[in-house]
Amino acid sequence: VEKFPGYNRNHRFKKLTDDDVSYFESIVGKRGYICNVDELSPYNIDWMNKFRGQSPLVLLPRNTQQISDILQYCNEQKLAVVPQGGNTSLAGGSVPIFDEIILSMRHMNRIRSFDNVSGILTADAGCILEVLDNWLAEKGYMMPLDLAAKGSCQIGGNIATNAGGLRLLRYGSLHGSVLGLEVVLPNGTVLNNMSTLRKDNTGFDLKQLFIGSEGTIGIITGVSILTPLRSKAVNVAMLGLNSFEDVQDAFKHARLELSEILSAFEFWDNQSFQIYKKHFPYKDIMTKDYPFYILIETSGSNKRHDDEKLTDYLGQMMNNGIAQDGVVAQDQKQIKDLWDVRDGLTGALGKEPAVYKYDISIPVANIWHCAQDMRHHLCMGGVFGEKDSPVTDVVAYGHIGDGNVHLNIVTKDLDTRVSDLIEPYLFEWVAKHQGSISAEHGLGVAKNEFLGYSKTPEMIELMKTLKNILDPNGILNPYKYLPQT
Ligand code: FAD
Ligand code: 2HG
Ligand code: ZN
Repeated sequence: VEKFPGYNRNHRFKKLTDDDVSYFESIVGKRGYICNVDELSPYNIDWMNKFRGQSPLVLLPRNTQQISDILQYCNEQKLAVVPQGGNTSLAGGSVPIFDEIILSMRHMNRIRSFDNVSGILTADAGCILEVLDNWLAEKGYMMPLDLAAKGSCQIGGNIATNAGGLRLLRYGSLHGSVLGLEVVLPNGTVLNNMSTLRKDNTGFDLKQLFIGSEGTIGIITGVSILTPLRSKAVNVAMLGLNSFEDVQDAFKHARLELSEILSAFEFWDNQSFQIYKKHFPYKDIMTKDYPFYILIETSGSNKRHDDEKLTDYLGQMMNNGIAQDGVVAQDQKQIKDLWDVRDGLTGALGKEPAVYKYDISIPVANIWHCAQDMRHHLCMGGVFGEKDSPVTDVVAYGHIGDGNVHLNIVTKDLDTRVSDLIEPYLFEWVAKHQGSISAEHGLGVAKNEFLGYSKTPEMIELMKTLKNILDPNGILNPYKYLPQT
């Protein structure tokens, strides 16, 4: 478990007392909180097993009023609080650093309403993404976002992180599909902006401030979101390619040839694939290994039309020598098998001894340079001898269509020699190429100190001002998001 970056507990925050616990019990009831050390543990440690806090209390409110009462009390008493959804953050945002109270949203899981004509869904923020997606499937709709953590992450956590995922290419970001939010501010005020309108130009669009705010200025309790119709025809193909230039060519052609039916374009390198195969049972999809793989999904309304388009596209890819090999899923089971490879990369890497994760946006053409440069810098640059290097792999995969690469650096152990070599080197590289140091996973406690590589001093100052206005006592998710030093 990694040490937090040298922060000290802020002494302005009160330490929890028995009286506080009794007060909370009066709000959430006897079954609405956890303070038993063994049961606290999964709430205190993050998905990567990298960040661990020591919260003595998890609160499990069941409705917005309870959350409002809790925050009003915490604000008066100066008790620090960490909002927690499914705890799948990859930036250490969802666990406490010291003894902050964890406010878990897991019992806030009611679907509120659904409009079968417009596809607008309203729900509690603690609903699990996959549960919502399955519920919508029965009505012919789907969630506009999808990610491998869907079985655990919550829609409120997705919105608080502004998660991107596998469908962003087609359905856009949550800044577009979220129509309204209900938010409890740090002083307990309930901000009801549960709009179900697609158009509303009356004043500042306040909900946007909370999308991607990582639980630092309010707790999202309700969500209104536009959901697309589920496509009648879905095809998935996986291709093996020889170079990153070929990956880019395949993408350009996909946009041209598959155009309106293209719904995902993902890539991974052979190094990631080898790690996947090491940890998960895998029946060879292709007979040979290739340096790069892409997964293409099409979603449309007419299977025959889509099949024809995809067949033409794949034919072109093979005839032009852009792709070396390819498979097209023939049924639902094969569609799932192909997606399982892409979805399983994060899980496979999680089984390695230690991983440093970077989630960057850069112009597509630079994605591979970045990975190669990092390999050279860490493994072949002579800093560590080949044999002694603690770095065992540098792998890259991600959302080509969104210019978002996930660079994962695998090491024998968490090793400050490695993190010191990566940071700020990588962030300087990203800033030089007009990129972002966090494309979709957020800042949390993993990237907050490096915000200056992606935002100007004036922007950071304004962010701090907004934080102070909304949370003058700084009780919500302290030590994270904004630079502390
Ligand atoms: P948590 O991890 O619990 O919290 C995330 C942040 O939001 C924290 O700062 C927390 O304090 C805050 N928060 C949570 N709920 C609320 C709320 N109701 N109100 C206010 N603040 C809140 N991310 C992507 O963008 N794209 C991907 O493709 C993707 N794939 C992933 C795959 C795996 C296997 C894993 C483990 C993670 C992945 N992630 C991805 C990262 C992560 O951002 C998402 O899983 C998800 O958005 C987090 O939701 P959560 O409910 O788990 O939130
Ligand atoms: C993905 O796209 C997720 O699979 C996780 O954003 C990325 O494991 C990662 O680094
Ligand atoms: Zn991703």
